[in-house]
Amino acid sequence: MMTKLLKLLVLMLLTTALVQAQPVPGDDENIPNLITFGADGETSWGDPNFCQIIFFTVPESHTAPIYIKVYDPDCGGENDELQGVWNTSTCFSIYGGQGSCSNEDAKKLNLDGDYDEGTLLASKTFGDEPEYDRSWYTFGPINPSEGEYLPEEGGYVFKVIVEGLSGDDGNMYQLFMSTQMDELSEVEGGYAFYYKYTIRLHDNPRELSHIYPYVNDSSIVSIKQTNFDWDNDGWIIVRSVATAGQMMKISKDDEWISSLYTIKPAEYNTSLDIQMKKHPSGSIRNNNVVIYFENQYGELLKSYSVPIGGVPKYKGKPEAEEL
Ligand SMILES: [Ca+2]
Ligand SMILES: [Ca+2]
Ligand SMILES: [Ca+2]
Ligand SMILES: [Ca+2]
Repeated sequence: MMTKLLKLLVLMLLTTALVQAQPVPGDDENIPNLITFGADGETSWGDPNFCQIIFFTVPESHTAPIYIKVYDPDCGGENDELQGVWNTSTCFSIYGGQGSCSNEDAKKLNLDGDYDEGTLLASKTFGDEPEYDRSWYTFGPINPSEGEYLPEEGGYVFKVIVEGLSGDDGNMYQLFMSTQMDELSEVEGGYAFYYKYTIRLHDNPRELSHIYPYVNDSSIVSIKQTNFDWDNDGWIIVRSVATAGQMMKISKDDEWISSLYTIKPAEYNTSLDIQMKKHPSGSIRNNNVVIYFENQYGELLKSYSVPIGGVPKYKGKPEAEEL
């Protein structure tokens, strides 16, 4: 009896690990939802430019078709933020081909220039549609070779642009790259990354959320984090292999704020663990925020929905390691 139960538990754990490996937001991030407001929304609600861009990489070794799935793509019913009446249209578009992901404009903060360069592979606009409320919409099948081949990413990269076309409500959603049309089944070795995140924080102050920017280059001496509309909700704390915990500045309502963090040599080629700890009063609800990271050259850092190298663990003072 016990053995049977144990086997079932192990199987459940394995399945969970497989199924949960490729969502955006990722499991380790513990962020409830991405959010994009309609273009008529107020910036003080937490989304200053009504657009979100997320990238998915399919490793070269994976040649079977992939699917990009969106949870709750509609803006209405559950899992969305109502302002007045539901009147918001949100467009989800998948791009591949040359320039789609390598174009510098796609890595910038604002919708300027050629951020939408590339071949439009699929696109769908959603309004208040009960059919898609709390359920998945699936783009695909998509042939991996339709992505942009980027050797530095180890394969083919796709760009997902989510734009709030009109209306003023907040559309919350999650993304997932899958090998199956009707299942959440991870692409082995695949991953998602982004340069800027517009997200909904938990209401429960006991939940700790994370973002994992990757320090990819030994020429990085410092990073500047910038956040928007944090509503003074708690703390943003950096943890890493070399830092036990250091505060970053947080913004107030409808405000941008930045602060610098000095990179230590031990942090090269590791992920930082940016912890977002809410104010313990729990009085700040429905908090939508934006966050991004730049190096000292003003280039945006990539963050990965599954941290590269795993969640970084503080290893004590770097000098202590040399003793
Ligand atoms: Ca509305
Ligand atoms: Ca919904
Ligand atoms: Ca939604
Ligand atoms: Ca906010």
